[in-house]
Amino acid sequence: MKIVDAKVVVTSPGRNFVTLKITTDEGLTGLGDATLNGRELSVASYLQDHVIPLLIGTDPHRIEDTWQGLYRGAYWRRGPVTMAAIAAVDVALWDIKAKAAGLPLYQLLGGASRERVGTYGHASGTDIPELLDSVRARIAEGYPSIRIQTGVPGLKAVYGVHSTGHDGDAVAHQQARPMVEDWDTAAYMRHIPEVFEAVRNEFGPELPLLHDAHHRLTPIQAARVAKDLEPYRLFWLEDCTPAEDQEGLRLVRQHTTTPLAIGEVFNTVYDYQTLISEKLIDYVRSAVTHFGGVSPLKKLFDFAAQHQIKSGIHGPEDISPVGMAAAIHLDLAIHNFGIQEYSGYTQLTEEVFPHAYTFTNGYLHPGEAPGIGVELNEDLAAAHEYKAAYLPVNRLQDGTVHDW
Ligand code: CS2
Ligand code: MG
Repeated sequence: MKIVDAKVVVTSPGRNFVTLKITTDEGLTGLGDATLNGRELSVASYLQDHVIPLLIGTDPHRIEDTWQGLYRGAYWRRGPVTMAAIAAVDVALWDIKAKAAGLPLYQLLGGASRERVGTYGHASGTDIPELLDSVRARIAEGYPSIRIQTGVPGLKAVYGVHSTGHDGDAVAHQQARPMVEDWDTAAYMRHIPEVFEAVRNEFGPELPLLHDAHHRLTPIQAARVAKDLEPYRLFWLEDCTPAEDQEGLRLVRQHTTTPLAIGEVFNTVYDYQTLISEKLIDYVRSAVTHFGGVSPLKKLFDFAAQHQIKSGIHGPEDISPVGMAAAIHLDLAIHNFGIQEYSGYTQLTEEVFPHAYTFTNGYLHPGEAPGIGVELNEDLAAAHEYKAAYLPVNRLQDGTVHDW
């Protein structure tokens, strides 16, 4: 079998997505997600200008060799753009291989280790009453676990909170230039224990709760927040501190028993080396789309399993249904599955990317369609062109740029 064609489809059914479609001489096609929120066109160009010419004429079954060739052959390694491009190729080739075998991808990854994939949904509010209503809505939708984000008194906007109670990305994404949000770490640190006190008082001690600090704290501030939240028994505290400083997590870890999740902005195993080998985290957050594909992410989960660390694949609306489907196949197959983030998609996005995976009462299943089980409606995709969009920038009260 040979690759005879490959193309990049950029579409914006409410937000931008980048999809790679590979076609073989036997008529099989494979899809890969290459969406990098705010830098979509960079990945599209990397694929169009530097990857696709190298793929034509190669054997699509040689996934590992192609992956290693794209990773080592570029000379310039790692980084979100490179690894999103490689991820799209990897997933498209796994899609083709599984279709050729007539099997859903999870069967090629060792088969099912569970019957269904547990998720968490997003609850948010500009204030606590609105947040509690949002938690009720997620519970009504069946989510077994819920991420809690709220506004902070005195701040205009906060990550994960939108005026209508949806994820902050929904607003952030539609800005042609980065929105500037304000931040006050001390105000946040004072407020967050009160938020979880209110949620626990309203919903009891059993509901698994997650929280995303979104890279905003120093290690000692992260230690303080994690310690202050211990009475509320979080499922995890995510991105408590910018973790490119992996050693910084040693300080957090020594102060708290709150489970820690990190890694959605990581793109190779080297970003995790200290975090995993020293057991400084409990969940790894990377997504198939940003970590180079199914091949390296499976290896990462196997490394994490040696240290009793579990998966928590990143699954916001800026991972396309193609990347989400690949994640769900991995979620079903690996033994050290933890949880899958799933914030859902607009109806239009669902129509652009018809898929075999199902989301029922808070649980996902990849389905039994051969491959990853996603199609691309190219005519509908073409009707929704790319729109320039950026993630927000955060500034402290004195105007200093801060992590968003
Ligand atoms: C967030 C993401 O879902 C999460 O955990 O950190 O929504 C993140 O803000 C976006 O993926 C950025 O594009
Ligand atoms: Mg996050």
